[in-house]
Amino acid sequence: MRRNSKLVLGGAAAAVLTAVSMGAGPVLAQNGKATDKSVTLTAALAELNGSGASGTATAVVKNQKIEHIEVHAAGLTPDAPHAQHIHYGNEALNECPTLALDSNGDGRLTTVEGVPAYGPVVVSLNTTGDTTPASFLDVARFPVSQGGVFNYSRDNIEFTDVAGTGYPGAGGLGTAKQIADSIRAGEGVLVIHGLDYDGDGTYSFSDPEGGSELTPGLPAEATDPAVCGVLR
Ligand SMILES: [Cu+2]
Repeated sequence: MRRNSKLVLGGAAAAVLTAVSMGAGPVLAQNGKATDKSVTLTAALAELNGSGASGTATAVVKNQKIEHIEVHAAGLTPDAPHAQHIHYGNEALNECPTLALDSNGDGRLTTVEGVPAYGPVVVSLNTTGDTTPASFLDVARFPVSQGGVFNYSRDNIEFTDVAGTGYPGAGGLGTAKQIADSIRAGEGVLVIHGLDYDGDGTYSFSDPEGGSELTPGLPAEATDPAVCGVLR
């Protein structure tokens, strides 16, 4: 549109238009978040499942890329790996879950039970390598809390197309742009997983929670959500 206007108007009028468009800043969506360019999102991370953990997260997102993200958390299961993700679903509530979603009434929220609130994984916030949902439980590449604390940061994470995110069409595929636009609009939810319900110092299959609903290879304690916050 702008290019066409310049062609028609030419000369001085084009210079004015250029000056105006350069100064106009990002386009704002209805909720006031920028729909383009760079936005800084923050999340206050609150405990789930009585974990006692808390933290903060900050993400700078430009177009389809997370230029920088950091997560600071404390009160986590000490010296244990903690899977962490950005969750998002086109049909999710885009909120942190409450026990109202405890569908089997056992008093704890599993990762799957929380999906109606926060949606599926769209980014794996690990320390090295692939950051797509394919890495969502590659525990060896997630941060390990030191005495219950971790300070995580990573740069230049690209959003990718993700199936199962609830968009119309085959497989509910969301494009990288659709997902990034929604995250920038404040609909992404950051979740850190892993908590030691019984305080025995380890994630264990022999604890009452047993195995994870997500994978037979991990105890439920390793995958249940421990803290959650909406990136706004
Ligand atoms: Cu997660």
